[in-house]
Amino acid sequence: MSKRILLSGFEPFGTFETNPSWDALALAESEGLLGDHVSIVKIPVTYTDAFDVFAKAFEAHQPEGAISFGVYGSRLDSASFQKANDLDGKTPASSCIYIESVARNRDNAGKPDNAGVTREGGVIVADAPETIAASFPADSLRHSLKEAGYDCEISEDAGGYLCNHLFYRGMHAFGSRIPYGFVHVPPVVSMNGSLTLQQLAQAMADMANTLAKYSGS
Ligand code: PCA
Repeated sequence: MSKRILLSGFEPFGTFETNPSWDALALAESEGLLGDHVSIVKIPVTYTDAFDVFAKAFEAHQPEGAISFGVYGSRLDSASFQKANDLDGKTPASSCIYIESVARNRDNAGKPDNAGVTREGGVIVADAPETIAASFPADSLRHSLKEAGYDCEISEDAGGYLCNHLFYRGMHAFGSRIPYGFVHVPPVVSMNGSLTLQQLAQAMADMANTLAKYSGS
């Protein structure tokens, strides 16, 4: 019996009309790439509801491993992302999948969420650690994706918007119970990226597989 796995993706936000973090999950499921042990859930891009929707799905499916996905866009040229990833002004390849290894207890984004709320500072969970390390096997996920031919790196900065917000709250609530973490996926071909939705769907299925086989704590 394979382990129960929960995968989440986000709805569209800002100038994006679609969000490949959800579209690729839906495609993977409809094509039967995921298997019955894998459940998927779509997350709203709002500070008030994102975690609640994830937590409800968590309680409903009782996963033994979980990954949340989001798309990256404008964060590529942010100073903190450049610094954390040692990019030194270079633009990372738009096909790169980033395995996020550190969740930060801070909302800090200039752009509003889908309810019009902007949070440019402030802790996410009071009296909780400043950072929490992802509990999923980041190195194994990266290794497996590389073997399959994907461009993939470990990142230490998930930004200050909804992705980091969900990542931190998910880690805080569930990260010590099950292997959990966040993965930032690139924009796809229809958004001027270089991966197709199909390739991304396959990469997500690969990650679910790696996580289902993981026997660490
Ligand atoms: N990406 C955003 C939030 C939702 C998504 O898909 C982020 O990087 O924070």
